Amino acid sequence: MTETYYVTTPIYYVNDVPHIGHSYTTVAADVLARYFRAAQRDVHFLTGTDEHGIKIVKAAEKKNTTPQQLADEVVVGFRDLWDMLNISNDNFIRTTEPRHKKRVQKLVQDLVDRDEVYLGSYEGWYDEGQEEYVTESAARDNDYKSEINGKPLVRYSEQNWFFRLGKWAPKLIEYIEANPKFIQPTPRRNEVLSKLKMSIDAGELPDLCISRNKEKLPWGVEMPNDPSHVVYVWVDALSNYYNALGIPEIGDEFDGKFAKYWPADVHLIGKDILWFHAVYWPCILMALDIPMPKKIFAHGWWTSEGKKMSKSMGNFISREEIAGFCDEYSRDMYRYYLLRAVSFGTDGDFSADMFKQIYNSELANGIGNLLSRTIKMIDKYFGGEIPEPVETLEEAALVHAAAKAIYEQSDEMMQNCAFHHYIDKIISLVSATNAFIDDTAPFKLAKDESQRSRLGSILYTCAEAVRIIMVYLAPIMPDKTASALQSLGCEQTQGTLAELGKWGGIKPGTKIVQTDPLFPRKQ
Ligand code: ME8
Repeated sequence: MTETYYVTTPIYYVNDVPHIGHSYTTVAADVLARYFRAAQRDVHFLTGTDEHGIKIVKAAEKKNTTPQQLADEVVVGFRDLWDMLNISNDNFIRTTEPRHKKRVQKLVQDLVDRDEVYLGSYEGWYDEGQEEYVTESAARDNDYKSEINGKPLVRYSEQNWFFRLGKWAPKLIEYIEANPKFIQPTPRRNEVLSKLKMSIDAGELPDLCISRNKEKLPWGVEMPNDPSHVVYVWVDALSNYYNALGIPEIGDEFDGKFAKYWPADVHLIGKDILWFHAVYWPCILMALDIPMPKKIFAHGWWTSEGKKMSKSMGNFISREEIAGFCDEYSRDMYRYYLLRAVSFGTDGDFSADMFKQIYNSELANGIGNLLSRTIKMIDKYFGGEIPEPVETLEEAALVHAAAKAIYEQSDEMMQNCAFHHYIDKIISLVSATNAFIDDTAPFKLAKDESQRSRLGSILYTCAEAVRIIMVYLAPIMPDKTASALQSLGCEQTQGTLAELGKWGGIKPGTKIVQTDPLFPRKQ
């Protein structure tokens, strides 16, 4: 049976339009999905929108519209952005869809049936931006303001339903300690672990309030056991990862055929929402006896031209600006930049200058130039047919080694979301091949008929290296690599990544096709 691969993005709030931050997580997830499809895994890629809760109500009020209308409008912007960025999700969940609501209620009812939920009363500080109660000491430490958006915390007092988080937290600690790769990157894992331990020691890990009074907040999924409450938006939202696959017992449109994708291979998220994913979600899953996701990976934060992006500063890199970069450079370059400019897991800065610099040095002068040199020489010296590699070339050792390194390590790098290492390996192959051309100087050999078989072997090596570069770059740059493979006469070549990534795939005699430069230099 084919091995499955299930990757998710956060479901994004519809209180605001999409921006670079959202595109980052989604592009990364898309690259994983495309890579593992090429590696012949049975992939499911889920994204969507988070449409309930106080944030959406407030945003709708400001715009003089209803929450549903706001969600219906904003979701179009997300879908358009994903189309523009060539995102290949298999499923898109909106939390206001009946299929989702029904499943949230089932999940919460299961918690009730297992006695994991009880009615209690709560009074405390609430961060309305984060939709989260804040402990007294955390509120005090931050001057009774939101740690995230700096707005004053609000005093809430309610009768509510609580999930027995405290009961599961020690078991979660054991789980995180026994599974070092469960939360990644490691520094984030350590942060979660120490915060968990400290909160328990200080007696400050209260049970999780999972309902909201419907009179105060009607915009949510009704609690299945109590129509006067709605489900806390984070429980509603987190459950999407599991729910979106369908729950056969309550009837679902997939007839249970998507159940095979659970547990998820990776939940990709930003570091801002790690606690919800690394603590609340796993504890809920343990309480329901549902297997844990294999990995939760929290990436870093983008700033824009060195400044924190915020709504108040109005400096979010918007969908329109992203479209501008895509028009000027191509959507593939935008995807490449996001994964190239910073190592996945650390913070990064989006700068137009850096964008151009990476484009010119790695794509125009690096990969693009290598492709066009190779194609031109094959055209000129071998009438456009890829020559036979008759001779073994000592000088090609580093090229072969670089190709072998990607072949052997790509799966692991992708499993670990190490996109920067993956791209490094590709760039090493580009550099090794460019150095090989300089070293062997085929343009000089072309003048000497006695060197013809050596010349043919050199150009075969170049063509094969370029093909392999394109095969591995394809998940990141699907458009550009398709046209490069077409100019190498390889666009029809089918096979698994294990077959396509192996040295020697290009057939001598294949006709190459001259095309426009793949990455024209930018001034
Ligand atoms: O938190 N840099 O939705 P959200 C990098 N609905 N990534 C960023 C970013 C930035 N400056 N800004 C946002 C929510 N992101 C909840 C999630 S999931 C069950 C519910 C990305 O619209 C990053 O992935 O606020 C972050 O986690 C996500 O957008 C938050 O999106």
